[in-house]
Amino acid sequence: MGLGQTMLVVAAIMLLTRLVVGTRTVAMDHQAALDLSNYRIHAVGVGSYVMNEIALKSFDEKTKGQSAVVISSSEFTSADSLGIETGEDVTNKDTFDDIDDYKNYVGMDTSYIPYTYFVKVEYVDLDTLQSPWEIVSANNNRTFYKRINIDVYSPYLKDEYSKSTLGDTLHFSRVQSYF
Ligand SMILES: [Ca+2]
Repeated sequence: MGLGQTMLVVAAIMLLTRLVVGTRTVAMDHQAALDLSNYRIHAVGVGSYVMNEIALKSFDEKTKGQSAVVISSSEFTSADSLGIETGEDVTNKDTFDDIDDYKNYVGMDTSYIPYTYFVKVEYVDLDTLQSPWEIVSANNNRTFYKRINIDVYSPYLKDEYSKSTLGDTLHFSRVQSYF
């Protein structure tokens, strides 16, 4: 094999190596993107599941098991007292029986990858809305509407090109009406 042929073989090997490495990089990028999609889909599942669980509880401690309809929002728990009542444990949602017991609850879901979720519950007043696009602020007065906010976080919810060490947070919000 002459020097020219040897050089050609070396060049061919180098080119092949570059092609193989390039293909593997693309395949790894593709897998990372697929994994991130799955993590996000499961995060949506976690947020939806917890949201439904909360929404199925009684609207308020005062309406729990009550057959008579509350006609004045002043009968509900005051805004500054939203949260658990005596006998309920802030770390154990199995003890919760109404929506605002979940206020400030922090939960974990490890059925797929580890997710942590944070819950906020507040009164909002939809009766004073000027348009459907208006951003609704928390209300310090009792109303017939409670907004449930859930943030679902995982360190795995991170784009591989992200410079942050933290993952993304998915936010879920729903307003539950008493009626
Ligand atoms: Ca309760």
